[in-house]
Amino acid sequence: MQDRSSGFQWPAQWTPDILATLMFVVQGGRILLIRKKRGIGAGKVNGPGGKFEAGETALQCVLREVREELCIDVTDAREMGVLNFSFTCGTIPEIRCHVFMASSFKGIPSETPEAEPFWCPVDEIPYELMWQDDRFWLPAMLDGKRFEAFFTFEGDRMLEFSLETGDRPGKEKQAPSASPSL
Ligand code: 8OG
Repeated sequence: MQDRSSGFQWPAQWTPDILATLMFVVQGGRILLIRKKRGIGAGKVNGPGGKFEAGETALQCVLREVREELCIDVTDAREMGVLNFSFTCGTIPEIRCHVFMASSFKGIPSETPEAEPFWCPVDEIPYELMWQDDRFWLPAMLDGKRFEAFFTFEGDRMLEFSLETGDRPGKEKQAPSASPSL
């Protein structure tokens, strides 16, 4: 287990207002990203994903969101980590986000009213067009590490963070889409 942080202590009493998901499909050295057209983070590059609907599990949510945003069905989703976001502005809700990876899917990634998909080499990810926190945890996840991270934001600006990464899942006995073990 490794810790990385800006020296900040996440408040023990924190609870999220909403639960959300993200999916990163990686195939042949490329990652499937989107230009997000609406919702929280519109205009940024991200993975597909979104908020839970009533009664959904994280896996059900991410599969639905990817289908709605890109018209594809991911077939080997595995949960890699959890991101917790707190916003000082009070207008964006407190968010807990379950992050998944996959390498297989059915269908052709297609543009929808929510997202414009594009493939990007994994060593050319445009972090400057993404949420500021992504550069801290996305490389670890692409390296196969499990993680949990906490971030505070003022609007678009990241203020503080704390990041824990775990072992490579290949060393653990993990069922696909099981909760991350840190
Ligand atoms: O339903 P909607 O698309 O508005 O949900 C918000 C999405 O944005 C959800 O998939 C979680 C994601 N998201 C944040 N903050 C961050 C962040 O800092 N980095 C990344 N990569 N995604 C984020 O809400």
